[in-house]
Amino acid sequence: TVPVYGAPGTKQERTFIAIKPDGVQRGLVSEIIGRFEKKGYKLVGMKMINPTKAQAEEHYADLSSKPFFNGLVKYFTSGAVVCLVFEGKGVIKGGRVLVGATNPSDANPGSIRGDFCVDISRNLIHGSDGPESAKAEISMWFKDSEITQWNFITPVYE
Ligand code: IDP
Ligand code: MG
Repeated sequence: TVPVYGAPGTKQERTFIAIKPDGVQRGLVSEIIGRFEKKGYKLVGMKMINPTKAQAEEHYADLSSKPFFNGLVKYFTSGAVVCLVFEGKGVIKGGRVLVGATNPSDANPGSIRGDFCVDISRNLIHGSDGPESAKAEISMWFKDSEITQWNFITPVYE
């Protein structure tokens, strides 16, 4: 049978991660990708883009009524963003743990936001917050053909 790639609760669960412009500008791309790789998540999609205003507004549509929305769209479109898809058991929730709390002041040391930033409006990274947003965000930022297929020769987990 054909595996259902991306399905929550399977080892093919997928999440969308974006390194925001401040992460790129501060030279944290390899640090951030490395943390996901070393945790054991499988990198299946990766590209660098300059998001358009329309893309940023769609990505953050659920926050459109917030007072910080225009600033958020400006921030997200202010430079290059690295778009990533990671796959693995529990990756949606586990990815959020690696990312850390939205406000870096609340983010635990050891998390990306806890270790590398101080300002909620420059918090380095985006991670999908649940199965529905993961599915919607992966299909918004990636074509099916941009998601790669590869296998671990020695599986890191069953
Ligand atoms: P998340 O990125 O941890 O999922 P969300 O609540 O979905 O947090 O907010 C999306 C992004 O909007 C945050 O990562 C941050 O960049 C920005 N943001 C959230 N709350 C504030 C705020 O109070 N002031 C400024 N920016 C904010
Ligand atoms: Mg969010």
